[in-house]
This record gives sequence, structure tokens and C-alpha cells, in this order.
Amino acid sequence: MSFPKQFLWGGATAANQFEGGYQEGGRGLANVDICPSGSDRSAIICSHLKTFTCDEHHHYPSHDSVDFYHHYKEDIALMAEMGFKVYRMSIAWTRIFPNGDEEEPNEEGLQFYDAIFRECQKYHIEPLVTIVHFDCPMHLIQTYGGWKNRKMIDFYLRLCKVLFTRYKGIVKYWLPFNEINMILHAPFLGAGLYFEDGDDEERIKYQAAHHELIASALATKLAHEIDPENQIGCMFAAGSVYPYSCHPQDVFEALKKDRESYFFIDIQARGAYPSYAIKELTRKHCMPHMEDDDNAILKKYPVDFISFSYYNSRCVSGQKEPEKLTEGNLFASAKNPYLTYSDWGWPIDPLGLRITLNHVYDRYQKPMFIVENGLGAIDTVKADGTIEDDARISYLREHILAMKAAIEEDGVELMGYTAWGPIDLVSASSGEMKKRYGFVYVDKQDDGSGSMQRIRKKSFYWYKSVIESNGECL
Ligand code: BGP
Repeated sequence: MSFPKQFLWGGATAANQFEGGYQEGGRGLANVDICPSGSDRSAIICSHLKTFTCDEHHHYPSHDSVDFYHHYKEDIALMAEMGFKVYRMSIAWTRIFPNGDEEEPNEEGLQFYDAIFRECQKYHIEPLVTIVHFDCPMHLIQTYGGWKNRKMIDFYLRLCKVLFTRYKGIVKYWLPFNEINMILHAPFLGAGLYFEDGDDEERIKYQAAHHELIASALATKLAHEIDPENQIGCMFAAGSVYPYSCHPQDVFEALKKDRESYFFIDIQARGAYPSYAIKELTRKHCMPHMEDDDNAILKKYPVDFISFSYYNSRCVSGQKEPEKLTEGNLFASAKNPYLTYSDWGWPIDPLGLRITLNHVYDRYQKPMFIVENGLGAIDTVKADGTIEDDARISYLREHILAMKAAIEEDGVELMGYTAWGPIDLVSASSGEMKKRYGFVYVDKQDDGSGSMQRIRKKSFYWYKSVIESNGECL
């Protein structure tokens, strides 16, 4: 068997990296709006923690991004031209609740998403909606401390209720949080978390994570109550962790590092804190404070499917500090000598995707969805206006072949695949524009210049034929 007939091919974006229009339609200010671009993004954020303001010395990529806010019709038409069956997008929380704690939603914000879903329907594109993709209203951070505070669960569920009700029968696939495990690695960008001097950061992160996990379980409950057709998926930044050598200490370190991420999915898919986490968190005095019903809530409302992003595998040693580190999604790890690397130093490991699919399926036995994968690279527009992004095509081809092998030869259950950033958008880690993932080039540069014109790259035609042939023409 090759790709299933109903396989959902498409692409994925996030509101703060794609929409722009950050002050339009009554939208409020979010954590992402005060994250300037530049390689030291998180350090600059720290200097803003006291004031939470923007200044004229920095560029804030979420403010205009690639202006999907005004280009959505053209962009969705381009997705349709490639034959997308699904479009994964996120809702900007601050368009719906500008401050986050209002009683009533902002109608203008909802109308923007109404219009997007109408375009999707026009082309029979199924929406897959991430409710929170790295955004949190600034007012909730300043007034309540963000996800540190249990009250966030209620504000988040208010948002969910509005969305599930308004989009009943229109949106069926929902992801409560993007890369829920990112809270451990990029707490401010990932979850609007910040720390004061003397804070026990790890304890706070796990407490905030617990609130998100409860919020996710209750969102699953609510989604099913409002429409039994709804399908809820967890979403984590995946990528198997390899031991640097066959030394047992390296193997054990890799197991522990993998568990840092599986921790979240063990809870969302199996419905309980795993024993290894209870032991470890108790030892470190990081076991979150729980209310009486929490364990019952987690048990009762597991997710329907498992989704993840995959960019690269990682490699760790339990014996000594690795000599060479390399970048990658989630965290930097030892340089694997058997792999090649992207322009940003991220390992390229297609077989790692097959390994990940097998690990995740073995562990949870639930349908899976790859909701992000792609190559961030520099693209050059040639004098004749064409863009030959062969490296991207080859990256995607190899990963799709790995996915195909996992289905055909290993029997994993895969619902779909959404390539990251089908239309160029802002990079999450660095805020740069020059790190591009798209099948469609956007004329927008890092200094803010550019006409926002959309240009089809060579990969556009390639991906179109991949979808047309249901993954046969690669
Ligand atoms: C994931 C995020 C995305 C996306 C992607 C690529 O962690 O969910 O938002 O941006 O990584 O990372 P980057 O943009 O840093 O290249």
C-alpha cells in the first residue's frame, strides 16, 4: 500500500509568523510582538521583561510578517493551485480576545478567520487549526504571569469555546498547542513565560506545563461535547535522540533526553503522568501542584491523534561534553558525523523521520500527522525572475520517501503531511526573513523592504505534482 487515498497533503503556517497586521481589526499585543529579530532574540527579550515594550532600534517581525492579513485570498489560491487538501494555520489569540480576559470576543477578529475558512471551503481545503502557536496576550502575562497562573486555563477555554462553537462543521481538526514541549526550551516565545531573579525556573516551567496539559485535556472534552466530529491532536517538536556512541551511558542519556519530550505526549495520549517523570520531578522538587480532579481530567480526555514537527534528529552523550555542537529545532546537540547540515547548521536526516514515526507509533498506537517539516534555506531570485530551490526539493523528496517507507514497510498510520511555511514566512527562532521554507517566494527582506510580491519557486511545481500523484511522482 502506498499513501492512503484520503491522505491530507498541505502546508502549515503560524499567525505571528505569517499574518502581520498586528494592530489591525482590534488585535491586542502578544508576547511575539515584543520579540525583535536577530540571532540573539532571547537575550534581547530578557532586557524587555521589566517594561514589555518595543523600541525603534529593533525590528519586530510579527508586526508586518508577510502580510497574509491582506494577501490571504491570493495565498490560499496559491495553496489551492498546488492542490492542497489541508491547510494548517493558527488563530492569533489577541485577534479574538485582545487582552485575553474579556468576557466577549472581538467580532472583527473572528470575521477575519471566517473569511479565511470561506476561502478554504471554496477550494475544498480542510483547515487544521492550531489554537495557540507561540502566542499569549501581553495583558495576561503582565496581569497574571501567563501560564504560571492556573487562571490561564479558564481564559484559554473561553477562547476554545468561542472557536469550537463558531466553527462547528467548518473546522474538524484542532491542535490545542503548538510544540507543547517548547515550553522547556524557549519559555517566553513558546509560552509567554518569564522569570524574576531567584525564581526556580524549572519548577515554574513544569507548573506552567501542567496548566497547559490540563487546558489541553479540557479543550478536548469541550471540543467533543460541542461537536463529536471534532478530532483533537497533541503537537510536539519531535526528532529521535541518538546516543553519541554505543556506550551504555550515551544510550541512557539519549533515552532520558527523548523522555523530556515524550513526557508531554505520554500525558496527552495515555492520560497520566509517567512513572519516570513522577520520580524525577519529585527528586528535583519540580512536581507541579495539582488540584483534586487533575489526574481524573488527564485520564478522561486523551487526544485523538498525535501530531509533530520534524526537522532533524539529535545526538547526545552521557559521558562527556561533546566537542562539536550543532544547532537544530528544540536544542543544540552533538554533531552527528554521519549527516549533512543545512545553511543554519540543522542536521538533515530523512531516515530519522522514519525512526521517529516508528517510535511514536510503537509508543502510542494512535494515528499520526506530520504537521511541520522542511528546509530553511537562502533562496536567490535569478535575473529572469525564477528561483531554483533544488536543495529544498531534495530535502522534501527524501523525507517524503522516508514517510512512505514507514507507511508501506512498517505499517504506521499516518493521516497527513503539512510542509512548514509553504509561502515564505518569518523564522521563529531568529525572526529572520532570509531563512525561507516556502514553495512560494515572498519579496520581503530582513531590513523590512520588499513589495510582498509572491513568486512561485521551482519546488511549487514539484510539490504540485507530488500531491497530484498522491506521493508517487517524487
Ligand atoms: C518550529 C515552529 C515553527 C517554525 C519552525 C521552523 O519550532 O513550530 O513556528 O518556525 O520551528 O523554525 P525556524 O523558523 O526557527 O527555522
